[in-house]
Amino acid sequence: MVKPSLKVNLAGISMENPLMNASGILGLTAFSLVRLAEAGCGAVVTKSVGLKPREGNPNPVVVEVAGGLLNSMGLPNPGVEAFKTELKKALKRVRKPVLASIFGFKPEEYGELARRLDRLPLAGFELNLSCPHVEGLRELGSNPKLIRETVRRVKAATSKPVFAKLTPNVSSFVEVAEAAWKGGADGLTAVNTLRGLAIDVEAGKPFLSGVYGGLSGPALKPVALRCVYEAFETVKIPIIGCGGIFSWRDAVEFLLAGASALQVGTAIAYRGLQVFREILEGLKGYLASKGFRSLRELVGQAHRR
Ligand code: RRO
Repeated sequence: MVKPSLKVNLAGISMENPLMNASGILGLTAFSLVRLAEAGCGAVVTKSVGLKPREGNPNPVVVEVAGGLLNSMGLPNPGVEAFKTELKKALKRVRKPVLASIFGFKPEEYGELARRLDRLPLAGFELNLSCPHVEGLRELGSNPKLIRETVRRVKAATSKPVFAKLTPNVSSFVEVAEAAWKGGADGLTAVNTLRGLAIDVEAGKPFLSGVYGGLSGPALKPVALRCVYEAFETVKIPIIGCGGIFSWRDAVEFLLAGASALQVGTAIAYRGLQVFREILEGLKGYLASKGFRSLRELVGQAHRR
């Protein structure tokens, strides 16, 4: 039997397999990016970085809820200049493509960040247009005009592939997907977390210091799958599926819905880094048992009529 290939070409980025970490999980230090690469990721993504340092919200910033986690980290990051030093270290040691996740509060800020990082040997950029609980960013990411303008600004600042990470917290996912595509995005990441709330009944107030948080994990999966499915029918650029991927079965569902690559976040917190090898082994077994020679043959198959 021919061994199936898990290789992916994602908007020109060559990956040995379709898995990445979801931005925000283990991506702030060179050490953690190296560990992700060694754990089997086909590419790695940094935590979102902005122009200025931010401390993020005070504790508590994460709470377990039914079906996953609710977080309100509040974009903690050292700012682009300090982060560059760490990123340079990572880029020397990580033997896989590295994507930098960037965020801003105006389209120009994203353009400026891409300009400042463009000289590094990064594989590409992921634009965080989708944090559900940081004001300013939330408005930008649900406004199709601003999404389009942001992507356009970044494309003018770099020739590297640009992926727009989108929010599910909109009435029409198709509209935001189309806006990113029309702005010139080379791919989409679908999706960031769902805006939610948890109440501490003992204290009688919201559990998280930031009040609202982003829901991730199994409860997010059907929403994320729906967004990938809708985007696949709308845009002609590759989609990175993200939201509640814990097992190879979840991974297959996202591929069938139209994702060409996959990000794993919350599952790392529950299962540890071995989750990447477990998913990859399962994917190989599934492809072989179905007689597929490559992963590509699977992408979007659920749309066959
Ligand atoms: O840092 C965060 O609170 C955070 C971000 Br930037 C994001 O994009 N999504 C999320 O759930 N949390």
